[in-house]
Amino acid sequence: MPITLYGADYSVYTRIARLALLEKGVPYRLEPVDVFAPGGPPPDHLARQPFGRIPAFRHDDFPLYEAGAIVRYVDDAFDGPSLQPATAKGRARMNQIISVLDSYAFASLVLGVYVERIGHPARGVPADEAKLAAATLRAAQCLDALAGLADAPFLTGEHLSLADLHAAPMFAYFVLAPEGQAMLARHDRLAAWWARLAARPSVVATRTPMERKISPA
Ligand SMILES: N[C@@H](CCC(=O)N[C@@H](CS)C(=O)NCC(=O)O)C(=O)O
Repeated sequence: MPITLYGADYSVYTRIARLALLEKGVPYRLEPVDVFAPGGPPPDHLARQPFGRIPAFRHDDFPLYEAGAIVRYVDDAFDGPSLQPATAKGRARMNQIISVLDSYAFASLVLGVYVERIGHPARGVPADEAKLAAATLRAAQCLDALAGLADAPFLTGEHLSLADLHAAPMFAYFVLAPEGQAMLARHDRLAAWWARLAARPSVVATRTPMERKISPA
């Protein structure tokens, strides 16, 4: 198969790329790479991704890393529904939302609220309540900002875009924590958006091991 995605089924950023491939209808092979393995990322992975992160991607002889670059390439290079708005303003809003997700939401919704409340305790590591409290405040700020930027029914309007696919894996982890559920419930439109996204076949097909464990389909 000409497309290989190197990553893991638990990874937010790998899932972003998988969602774009699935929504475009582009076949790919997922080659497992565990960057959290004891001893760190496998050495051969550093040749694909020098920062030791996932995902990395290859289309024939074209290698790429950074999820944002991968999903834009997938959208531009293959047939299928466009995943980017047609207008300059629409694309600017999409890119703004993605930047908010990368710069502020991933750290607070996922690494803060989810990891402290669910991920660490599942591995026997007690939640760091101070870190959780700080992340909860930051997550609330992120939800306010995203609610202000979000259109409907999808984040950039009538059509699904890369903004939705970037946000979905972060929200999927965030709502596993009771704090995340409660915060999302205070934003009607974002909650309705998440309910729509969570039911999409691409999102269902890429549910993480922790989602399947906590709420088996
Ligand atoms: N900027 C990178 C971020 C990728 C990223 O942070 N991936 C996480 C998994 S979701 C990772 O590899 N973490 C390993 C680590 O932090 O050492 C991208 O867009 O691809």
